Parts: sequence; structure tokens; C-alpha cells
Amino acid sequence: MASALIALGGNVGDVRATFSKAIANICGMTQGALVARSSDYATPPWGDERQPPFVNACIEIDTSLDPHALLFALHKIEKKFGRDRAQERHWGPRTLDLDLLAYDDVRLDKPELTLPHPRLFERAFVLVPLAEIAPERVIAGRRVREALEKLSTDGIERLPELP
Ligand code: A4P
Ligand code: MG
Repeated sequence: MASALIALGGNVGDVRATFSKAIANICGMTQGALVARSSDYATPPWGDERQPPFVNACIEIDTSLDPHALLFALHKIEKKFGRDRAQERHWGPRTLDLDLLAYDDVRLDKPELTLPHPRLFERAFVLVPLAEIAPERVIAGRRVREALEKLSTDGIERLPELP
């Protein structure tokens, strides 16, 4: 079994409900066991500010799929929850974005799959939820908690648990 860290994001529709269903699908489709799930966070849009705020979260799963098969499953789940890559713009609004942040200590440098995720350390909307579930994890030589200390977390708010 390998440990995979996955970031969830979205800003179209009932994103928190989508996350709950998507996480159940991720565990089902990836033969994965949920190890940890962060809180949901409301986050200001990054990259392209002309869009509504996002909800972001991170999970850790144990999975027997290899990294490519795991990413393929994540893309299928994005599509199932209404993501249409043909209709969207880069960094623009979407129902569900699933990024593979890290897979054990695997390093890959392919356009279709780069591991660890190349923009992970620039993004407080990823590191805040990740630091909640894996503060001491070292990814590409950097400890998650310390990487987060370098970023501004302005405007990021932890959302209360859903009833
Ligand atoms: N790809 C390569 N490596 C990976 C990996 N480790 N995980 C490839 C996932 N995908 C990977 O992905 C584009 C291609 O990257 C895929 O075909 C995949 O094979 P994408 O998710 O369609 O790309 P994107 O979303 O347009 O770009 P990018 O850079 O992944 O950006 P984001 O972060 O996904 O952009 N602001 C806030 N607050 N919260 C957000 O969640 N998200 C975005 C979307 C913009 N601003 C945001 C948020
Ligand atoms: Mg993405």
C-alpha cells in the first residue's frame, strides 16, 4: 500500500456536498482506505481573481493503485461530478478539482503527472488543509508545517463541520 495525498477544490455548486460524495468515490474507485480528512476551508480565489471563493480540503488515502492509475481514477471522478475541462479556463471556476499532491516519496516529471505536485508550495489553499492532517510530512525535502509558515493565509477560513 502507498500513501497518497490528494487536494480537493471547487467553487461551483454545493462544493462541500460534492466533496463528501467525491471522497466516498475516491475510496471506492482507488481501492483506498481514508487515513485522514482535513476540515473544509473557504479560500480566496488564487491565480485568477475574477471568480467566486473556493472551498478546499485535503485527504490522505492508502491505496494499492499506482500513481497513473490513481490520477486516472481522480479524473473520472472529477468528470462524474460535473467537471468539463473543455468548457473551463485555466485556473478558472470548476465544480471539482482533484490534484495528486504526493505519492509516497515518488518523483515524476511528466506533463501528465508531476510528483510531488509542482505548485504545492506556492499555495496556502493547499498547505493550510494539508498542514491540518500531515504537518510533519516531508515532501521534496520540505516539511509541510514549515512551508506553510512562509505563505500568507489571509482570507482563509476553516468552515465548521457539517451537521
Ligand atoms: N497533472 C500533472 N501532475 C499532476 C498532479 N500531481 N495532480 C496534469 C493532478 N494533475 C496533474 O490539470 C492539468 C493537467 O495537469 C492534467 O491533465 C493532469 O494530467 P488541471 O487540474 O486540469 O489543471 P488546472 O486546474 O487548470 O491547473 P492547475 O495548475 O492544476 O491549477 P489548479 O490549482 O488546479 O487551478 N484558488 C483557490 N483558492 N482554490 C483552488 O482550489 N484552484 C484553481 C485551479 C485556481 N485557483 C484556486 C483553486
Ligand atoms: Mg488541478
